[in-house]
Amino acid sequence: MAIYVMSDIHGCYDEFKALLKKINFKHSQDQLYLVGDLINRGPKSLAVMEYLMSHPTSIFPVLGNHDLSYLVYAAGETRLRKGDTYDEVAQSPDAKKIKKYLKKQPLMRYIPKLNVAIAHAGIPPFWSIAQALSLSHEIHEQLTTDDKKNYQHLMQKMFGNTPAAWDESLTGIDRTRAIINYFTRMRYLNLDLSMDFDNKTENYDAKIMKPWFQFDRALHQNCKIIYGHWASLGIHDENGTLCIDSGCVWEGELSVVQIDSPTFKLTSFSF
Ligand SMILES: [Mn+2]
Repeated sequence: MAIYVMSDIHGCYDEFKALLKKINFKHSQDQLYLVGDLINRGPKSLAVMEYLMSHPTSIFPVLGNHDLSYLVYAAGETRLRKGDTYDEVAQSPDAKKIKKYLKKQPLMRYIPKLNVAIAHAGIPPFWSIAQALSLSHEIHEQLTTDDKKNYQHLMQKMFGNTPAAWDESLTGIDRTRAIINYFTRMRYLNLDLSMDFDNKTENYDAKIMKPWFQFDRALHQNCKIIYGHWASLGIHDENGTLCIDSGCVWEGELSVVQIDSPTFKLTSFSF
């Protein structure tokens, strides 16, 4: 048995299948975790979703910002942005099933026996792993609610850049948005630990901000965090955290790391 974490697939179904073949992945005995951004931008989002849904006992995704954005779109709450390829999924006969599947996925997963956590953008330094799991669960409850009015409200208000900072006393949609943004959109944190939403490059003024993983992570108690989202950063191992987004959909590679191997063996693929 082997346990893997794979980077942002973004609808790159052919690369996804080729990479599984390259590592000789066996659904009967291996486990595959996904860092999110399963769909959008790439050519075959529907095929990716069909494949994930047909392997519920071996594939375990977390949600990325593009997956959440799809849910918002499927709820009729946003117009397509340039480059979005959601219609293939939204107009498929399985659209309802796909929506149900995505809503059930968490923002974070934790594997106790390996002390490894997985979240799309990472986990901010001021949440313990236990607290982060509990916050992920708060959002899970909201996404899986039977209350249609509350769900629609969440879809209407999910995205936005405020509040930019976490505060334990946040409530309602502000709290929800802050949790979702830290888990799925974070890159740089300002020195006051608020999120910077603009800088996607590798250049920054250290007097103002730092990448989230450079802050003191004592609260995480040596938990290894594996994340994606930051394609321009690429494969990046620093301070007990590992970015595996090697930008498959941006003409880069799709990557997978075996987390139950002592060396965290990395395998990548591109055509
Ligand atoms: Mn992303």
